[in-house]
Amino acid sequence: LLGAVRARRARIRADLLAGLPAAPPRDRGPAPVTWVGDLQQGDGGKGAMVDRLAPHHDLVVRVQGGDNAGHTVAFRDGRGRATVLKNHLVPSGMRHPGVVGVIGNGVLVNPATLAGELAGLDARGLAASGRVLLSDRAHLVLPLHLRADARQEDDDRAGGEVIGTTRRGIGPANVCKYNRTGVRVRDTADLDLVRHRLRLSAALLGLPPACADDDLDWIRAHRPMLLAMATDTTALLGAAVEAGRPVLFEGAQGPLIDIDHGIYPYVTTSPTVFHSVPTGTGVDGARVRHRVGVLKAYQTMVGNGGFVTEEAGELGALLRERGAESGTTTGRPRRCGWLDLAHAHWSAALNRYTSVVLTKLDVLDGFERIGVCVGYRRPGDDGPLPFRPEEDYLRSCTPIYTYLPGWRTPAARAREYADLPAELTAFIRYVSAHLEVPVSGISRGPHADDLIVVP
Ligand code: 2SA
Ligand code: MG
Repeated sequence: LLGAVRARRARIRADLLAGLPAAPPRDRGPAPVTWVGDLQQGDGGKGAMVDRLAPHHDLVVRVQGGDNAGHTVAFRDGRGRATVLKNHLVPSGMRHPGVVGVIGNGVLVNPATLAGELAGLDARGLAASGRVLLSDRAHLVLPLHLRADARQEDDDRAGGEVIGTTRRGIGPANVCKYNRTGVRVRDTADLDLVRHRLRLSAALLGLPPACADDDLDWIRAHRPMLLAMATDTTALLGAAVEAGRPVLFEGAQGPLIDIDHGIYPYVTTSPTVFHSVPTGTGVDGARVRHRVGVLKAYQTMVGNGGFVTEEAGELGALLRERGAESGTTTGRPRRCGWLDLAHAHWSAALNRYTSVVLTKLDVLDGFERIGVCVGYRRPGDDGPLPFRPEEDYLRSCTPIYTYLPGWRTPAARAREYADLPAELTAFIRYVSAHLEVPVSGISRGPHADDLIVVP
C-alpha cells in the first residue's frame, strides 16, 4: 500500500512540476485562482464552501494556521448516508477523488494529527494519503510546544490576559519558528540538526532538556511519513498557476484573530488575512482573482477578547444551541450574538473580498426580528462608530442595532434562490449593501449542497 501511495504522489509531482501540459482552453478567460477566507473569527463554514468548490479545482491548498483550525464538511456518501468530516490540517474537499491537497509552507504541522487525519480519510475509503503533498519548509508542532502552550494558559498571567488558546502548541511553535530554532519538515532528514534545534527550543521555552530528547524520538517515529510527503510546494504551486490550473486556497480562522490586524493579544500567531496566501504558499497575491469571504449570519467567538454584540443571556444560548456552536477542535462552547456588520465591514475592506457567502441562515429561521449591528456608540459619542481591532476600544463600545423582519417559511426548505422568503432576500440585500460587496451565495444547512447561488 505504502508503495502505491508513494508512486501516486510521485506521479502527481512529476505531472505538476515537470511537463505541465497547458490546461484545456476555457470559455471564460483564465482559470480561477480563488481564496476562501472568513469575515469573522473563523467558524463561518469555510469547510463546506471549499468542499463545494473543490471539484472545480485541481489543487486545494491550506495556507496558514495549524491543527487549531477545525473545518467541517457534511455530505451524503454514495449510499446516501450522512457523513461528517472534521479536518484540522488536511485541506477540505479531499472526498472528491480528483482533488490534490497541498499543505503550504505557512502551515504549522503536528505530524501526529496529520497521520491520524490521513488514516481516518483512508479508512473511509477516500484514499486521501496519496493525494496530499506537504511543503518541505513547513514548521513542525512538537510535544514541547504543546507543553509550553498549556503551561502559559494555566499560569495566572500578570495582567490577567489569558488568551484562551486551543492548546495545540501553535503559539510556542511560532515562537521557535521566528527564533530560528524551529524544525521544518525537510530538517528531519538530519537528526543531528534536529537535536541541536530541539535543545535550543527547550531552553527558549524554559523546558527541561529531557523534553528535547523525548521529542527527538517522536520526530524519528514520524519522519518517514514527513519525508515521503515533503515537496517544494512553492515551485509546484507557482508552476500550476503559470500553467493555468485552477487552484483553491483554503484560509483558516479569521481576520479578528490575525497576529498583526486582530485584537492583540487575543489573537492566534499566524496571519489570517489575505496576505497569508503569498506568505504561506509563495504564490503572487495578484494571481488570486477571486476572494470569497464567508460570513455567518450571526456572530460567534471562541476564546477571549472584545465582542461588542455578545449576548450572555437567553438569546446567546438559543443561537448556540440552534447553531451547534462549540469549537470543532476543543469542543469549547462559542460565545454568540447578533451579526456585527461594523466588524464585517472592516474585514471586507481589509481583505478586499470580491464576493461574500452568507452562511447558517437556517439558524435564524423563526425569529420574529433579527438584529444587525450597524455601528457602535460609547459614553459621550452616539456614533455610529466603526469597528477598531483594539480590546480597550471594543470594551467601551455598545452596539447600535437595526432590526430586520424575520421569515416564517424555513430557509432550510428552499432549493433555489427563487424559493427563499422575501424577508430573507431582503436580509441578504441589506448585508450586501452595508458591506459594499456582492453576496454570491448563501447556505441554509450544514451540507455542502445546502449552498444556494445568489443570482
Ligand atoms: P491558538 O490556539 O494559539 O491559535 O489560540 C489563539 C486564539 O485563536 C483562536 N482560535 C480560533 N478561533 C476560532 N476557531 C478556531 N478553530 C477551532 C474551531 C477552535 C476550537 O474551529 O472551532 O475548537 O476551540 C480557532 N483556532 C484558534 C483561539 O480561540 C484563541 O482566541
Ligand atoms: Mg472552525
